[in-house]
Amino acid sequence: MPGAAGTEAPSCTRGSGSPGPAHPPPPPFRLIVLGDSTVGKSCLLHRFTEGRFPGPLHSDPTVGVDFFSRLVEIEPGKRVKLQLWDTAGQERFRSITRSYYRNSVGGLLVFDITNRRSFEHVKDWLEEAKMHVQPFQIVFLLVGHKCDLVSQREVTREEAEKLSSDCGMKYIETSAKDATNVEESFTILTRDIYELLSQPLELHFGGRILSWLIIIATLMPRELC
Ligand SMILES: Nc1nc2c(ncn2[C@@H]2O[C@H](COP(=O)(O)OP(=O)(O)OP(=O)(O)O)[C@@H](O)[C@H]2O)c(=O)[nH]1
Ligand SMILES: [Mg+2]
Repeated sequence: MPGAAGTEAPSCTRGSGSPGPAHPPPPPFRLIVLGDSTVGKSCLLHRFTEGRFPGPLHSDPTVGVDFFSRLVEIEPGKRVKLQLWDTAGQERFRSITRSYYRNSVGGLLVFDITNRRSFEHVKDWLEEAKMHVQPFQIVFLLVGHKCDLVSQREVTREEAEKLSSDCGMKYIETSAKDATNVEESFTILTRDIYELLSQPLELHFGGRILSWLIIIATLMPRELC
């Protein structure tokens, strides 16, 4: 287990100003998108990867899991490939979707700001994900989706921010319909994961808390790269 108690990590010769070899490009990040059915996960992914909103008549419930991918630029000249797993929110597909948690380094936990029950289920999704990735961890971003539907809002920004901070996540509000914050949500999450991956390498290569991310990212199967 990475970072297990009593395991001393080797020091790293990189960082601390020494020239060292150039950083290799980061491996693809596997991200998972979770949340109740109809909160808009698939539309969010279509908007992000294809730049379009499927619309009410063209968005069927996801069956099991769908796959998307895209490059994202986290700083000028530095791009990360994202492998994006869009999971079905319907309970009947849960046994399939659960098997995708383990290999993910991050995820969007989506609720619909016009659907209070989807907000109330956020903690359940988080618990479920935590249970299935142990002993590893996933970096989640909490997403309040459909923010174009202002007049139908059932969840305030303040209570969503409170929940995200209680759970150690950032919070953002998005709309696939008018494209609000879609780019930003994926960029923020990718940047946060990238920074976590970089830190232990710069400081002390076996950092107990974060080394799991490096291990997962490094050992990812390459068939989808
Ligand atoms: N107004 C508005 N409607 C949206 C938005 N995103 C999605 N929708 C609508 O919400 C409904 C459900 O969208 P989906 O993307 O299929 O929802 P899902 O979370 O993938 O659902 P499952 O696949 O069953 O888990 C559709 O009718 C979409 O048109 C948005 O940003 N604004
Ligand atoms: Mg879907």
